[in-house]
Amino acid sequence: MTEYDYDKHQAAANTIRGLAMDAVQKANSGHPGMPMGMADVATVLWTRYLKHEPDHPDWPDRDRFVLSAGHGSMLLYSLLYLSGYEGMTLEELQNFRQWGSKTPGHPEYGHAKGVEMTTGPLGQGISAAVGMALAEGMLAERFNQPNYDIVDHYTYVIASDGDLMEGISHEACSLAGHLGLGKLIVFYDDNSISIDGSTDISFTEDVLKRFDAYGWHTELIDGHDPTAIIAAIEIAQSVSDQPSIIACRTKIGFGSPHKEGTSSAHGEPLGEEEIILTKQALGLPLDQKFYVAEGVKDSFSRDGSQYAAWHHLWEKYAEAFPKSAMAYQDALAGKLPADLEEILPKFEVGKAAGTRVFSGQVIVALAPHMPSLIGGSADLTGSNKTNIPDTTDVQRDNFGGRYIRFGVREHGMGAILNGLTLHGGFRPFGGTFLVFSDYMRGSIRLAAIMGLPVIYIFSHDGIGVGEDGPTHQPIEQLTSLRLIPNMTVIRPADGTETAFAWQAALENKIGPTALILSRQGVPTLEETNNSALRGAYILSDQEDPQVILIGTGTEVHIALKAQELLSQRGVSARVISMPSWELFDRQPIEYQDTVLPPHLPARVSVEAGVTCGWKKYVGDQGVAIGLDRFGASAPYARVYEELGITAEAIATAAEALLVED
Ligand SMILES: Cc1ncc(C[n+]2csc(CCOP(=O)(O)OP(=O)(O)O)c2C)c(N)n1
Repeated sequence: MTEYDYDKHQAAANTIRGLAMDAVQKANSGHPGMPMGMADVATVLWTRYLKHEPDHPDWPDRDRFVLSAGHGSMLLYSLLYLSGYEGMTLEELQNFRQWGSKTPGHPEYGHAKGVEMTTGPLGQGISAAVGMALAEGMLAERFNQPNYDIVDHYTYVIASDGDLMEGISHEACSLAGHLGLGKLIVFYDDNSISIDGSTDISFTEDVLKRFDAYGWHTELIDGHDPTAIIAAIEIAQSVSDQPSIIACRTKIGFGSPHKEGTSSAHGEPLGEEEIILTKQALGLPLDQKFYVAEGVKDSFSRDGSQYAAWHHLWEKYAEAFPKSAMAYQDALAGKLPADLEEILPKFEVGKAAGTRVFSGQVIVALAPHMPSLIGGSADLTGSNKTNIPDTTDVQRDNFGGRYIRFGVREHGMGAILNGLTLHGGFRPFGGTFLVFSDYMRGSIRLAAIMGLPVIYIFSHDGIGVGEDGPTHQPIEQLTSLRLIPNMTVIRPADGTETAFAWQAALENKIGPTALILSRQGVPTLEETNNSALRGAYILSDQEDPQVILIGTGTEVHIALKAQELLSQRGVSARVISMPSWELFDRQPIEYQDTVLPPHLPARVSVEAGVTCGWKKYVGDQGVAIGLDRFGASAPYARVYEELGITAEAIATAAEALLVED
């Protein structure tokens, strides 16, 4: 490697410091301290080691760089600007945090090229990076051939004290250590400062000992010493069977005479006067804002040779291994099997099983046709029915496996699913009980913000859980997942609807899909069909219906029983199966009106969860039958009975509506 030019380094690092100070000051909001503290580490990494190509930001074999401490976004924007990423101009830096800029308060995936993921909620970035590194290892194992390492890159992370305090990072990093993800290299901004002050007040553990215990390679360096940074990176790169964490002792707000090393440098502008003093100390010109020293952009520029070398290798690979090359491209493009509907299993009418069992059979049917489908469960494989047949577990010595044992780490799993998806090449799913979706909500929300098509398999979807009682019976989770923009929640009623729920999930391009599945058995109905893809449809109709009964999931079967009761009492009713609010809401209004005609206001919905939100479908005059209380421990049929989720209750409510008419 070439000699490192320390003068150029200083100019580059101080340019970053100046840009961060000026942008935060101009916006009158933001976080200058962290970019100033980590400028040395970032400069070494981005000028000397990071394999990327601003002209090809989607190059699949680029190194991934995740700024987990997303509040330091000006660091990332400065790096992208100095490296020459298209669209990241000096003007964008001057518009930091302004409407429509490419430089929002926290990095947002999709807003600017080179931003690998949305970060800001601490802990998410480093945890998703575990998924990225895992994806790299799994793709390398599948596609590389001797002398053809078409997949061979690192995942670098800058993480802060806050990132390492958050529980999610403990989960994900524990798994990363277990799996020995050697291509994951984390720079820990060990500055001993968080918002409330010194970390002495709340965070005194020996972080490196903890990571050592996870099985990571650990190093401690002076984060302002380029020589030490270079050495640490090279050692970390050479450790191939352990992830690495490099604790970089830094000073937050480096260079600021009065704010360096204090929490006041963390999240507020330094102030005009202090900026002048800091620029003086750093040797930056005092009369220029957003100053970029001459030659600094050259330090960050790429000559294109790495990309060209990879591309050349790729062309030779495609010639030598055309089938693998095609499969790799299909995987990266997220291509689905062409005959998806044919592949989905057809379930025998009348055969009863939990919808989780039907989902398991869908996975069995899909797996051979969709090699990019991978997944696992947070230690509930048998319950979630997430097993993939004829495959092995992903383990440190087996990245060719397909099934991920996430352990009891729901939140870590959520972030890792995001990372696997962001990296590209896989379509991952992860399973747990619906009630524990709360544990992973932070990651689910980020998947939705980023529009990632992650698939969640949430089984044990209500009081049908029975004996395990209220702690395990989700009541509010279904509704609370529906509240998340970009999220699609699907709760199928039987085998047929479960197959179509999977189809909808796989075809979803908007964001994540939650498949909400039952523990208790229900028969596959004759009437269910591919209209389930439209979110709601007429399952069973009677002549001139007076009332509409709307059910979701297993409660559809109760609605059908209520229809029978009403029929015996001379009332004609229509039963709507409504597996997904979101899919239904995306239908043309004409279709919605054929299912729920405006002239039929007598409507009763039934769902074993909170009733909040159902007014939208039952209207002001309708009734929502549900549970605005927690469940209870008993055999599930008894719980349904005691809590009033019964055909009789539905029929009575429907009759009452007609009397009121
Ligand atoms: C999950 C989450 N909780 C709280 C915050 C608000 N927050 C932003 S930065 C920060 C802590 C700052 O300390 P540190 O992570 O050490 O960053 P530094 O001060 O070194 O920049 C907090 C609590 C957040 N962004 N995410």
